[in-house]
Amino acid sequence: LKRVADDVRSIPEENVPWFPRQIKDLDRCNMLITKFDPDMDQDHPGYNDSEYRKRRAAISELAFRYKHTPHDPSEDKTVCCTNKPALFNYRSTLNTTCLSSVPSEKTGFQLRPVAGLLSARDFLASLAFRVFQCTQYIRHSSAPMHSPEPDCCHELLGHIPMLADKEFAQFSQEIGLASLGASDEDIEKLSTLYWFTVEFGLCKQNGAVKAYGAGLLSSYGELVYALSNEPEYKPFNPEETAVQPYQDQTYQPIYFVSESFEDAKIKLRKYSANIKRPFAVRYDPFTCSVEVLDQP
Ligand code: HBI
Ligand code: FE
Repeated sequence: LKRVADDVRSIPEENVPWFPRQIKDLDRCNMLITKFDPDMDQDHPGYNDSEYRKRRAAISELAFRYKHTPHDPSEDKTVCCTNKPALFNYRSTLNTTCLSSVPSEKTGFQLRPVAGLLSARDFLASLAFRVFQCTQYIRHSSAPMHSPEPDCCHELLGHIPMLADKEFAQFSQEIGLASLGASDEDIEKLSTLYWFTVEFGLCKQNGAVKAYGAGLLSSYGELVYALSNEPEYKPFNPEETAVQPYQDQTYQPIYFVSESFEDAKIKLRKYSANIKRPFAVRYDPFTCSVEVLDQP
């Protein structure tokens, strides 16, 4: 069920990587990264726990089978009923629970189940459609304070509340739109921007520096550290932030501080306008699709 590298060229002459045009095309944005996978990574806290791995496989299966528009309702029912142990079930799950309705009622952001860590390209592309790829599994009980991969504690405490904020939702969607059809090098830079904002961003509010990044909101240890004056702080500036090296093994040695989401959004917009693409994109919220326009 895992998708192999896609070589469909949507804009032939220019060698533009394939990208989703409609929200249902996100069914094809499912390329997982095997880093931190409990079956592949011997350092994963659940690697030696076969029960945990079995549960994870069942939850993954549900995410893989998920379709934006289900074809055969009877199949959904079978999937749902045969997988009772999953914390959230297919279809009954995020789309219809109170969890998803919080961001969706405030900003239109939808949650979509995902089996694990996605490629940066596929993950960012979904944000263009105001879709957040949301893991459904929980970290292993032997390491409750830390998870090497995103899990539902991180999504619930970190991402979901933030996606209910209007400015923040807009900021997230704009990173997504900038990523569509971008070069590998630009995807890398946008991932880094995502890392230092959506995951580990700090922001001023009434003169005080506050944390808004999901990686901080879901980690009490790093949250206290990030606001302790011990690490280095720099003003958020997309050109500089996009090339700042980072690691995902321990606390960040450096954080970027925005004046406000509004300010971050304006700066990101300026940065995105300078990304070289042979076309421009515009999101149409009525059809949940991306219009591709020739650059003047
Ligand atoms: N995949 N499921 C999932 N969740 C993330 O937060 C995530 C991802 N893939 C890539 C990624 N984050 C970041 O490394 C950024 O590159 C986008
Ligand atoms: Fe995250």
